[in-house]
Amino acid sequence: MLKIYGADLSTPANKVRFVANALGLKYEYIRISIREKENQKPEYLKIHPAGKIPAINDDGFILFESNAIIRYLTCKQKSDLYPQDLKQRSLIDQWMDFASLHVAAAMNKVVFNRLFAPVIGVPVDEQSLNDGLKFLHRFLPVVDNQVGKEGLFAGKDLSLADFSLLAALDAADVVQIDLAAHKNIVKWRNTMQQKDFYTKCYRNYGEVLQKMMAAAPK
Ligand SMILES: N[C@@H](CCC(=O)N[C@@H](CS)C(=O)NCC(=O)O)C(=O)O
Repeated sequence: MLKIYGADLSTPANKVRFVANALGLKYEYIRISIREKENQKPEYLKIHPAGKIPAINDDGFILFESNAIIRYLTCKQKSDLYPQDLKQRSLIDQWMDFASLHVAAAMNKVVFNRLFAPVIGVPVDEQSLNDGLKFLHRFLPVVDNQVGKEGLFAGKDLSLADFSLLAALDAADVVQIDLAAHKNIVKWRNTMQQKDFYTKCYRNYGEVLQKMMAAAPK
């Protein structure tokens, strides 16, 4: 059976679970604790040589990088989430890359500094935090405009681009990124978060964060 190696607070790993759920795949979800350094154990380094999450093992075929994984799973199922048509596919790739390389990259700076740095006891990097906020200020209006055109991120049909954006913005509320000014994003995100592929994982990222905090050793 397909194995997905992830962690509940890892947005790229959750993206893989959302897509696997949307495709109706059966899989075993294997939690790798970064806090416990399980990602640096020799067994896991055989799966991902840099000890990153997520990765999959599909009957012996090992793959990492969330976007490569979701493309693989979707192509294997011949799903319309990533259609065959070259131009449609390229537009989906364009917005997937935009979500990952710009939106998620900016979010990661904010998430690290506002959420994880205090937990792991490292100083907040104000420069990095401000860069993240500045880039979000620049990119979110672009995303809002794009989502407003036809209701979804890469047009009128649900695609892998929506999953990439959903994961990129998943932690927005817990790091006080107020999306209210971006009405199209808010509407799109509310719809996405009510879909079965999402609710099979959790109600929202804040819920899983609270559970993890409650369970963490004091
Ligand atoms: N570009 C990668 C990002 C993977 C990544 O940075 N994962 C984080 C968790 S969200 C991780 O493994 N961190 C542990 C580490 O860097 O040692 C993807 O989309 O799969």
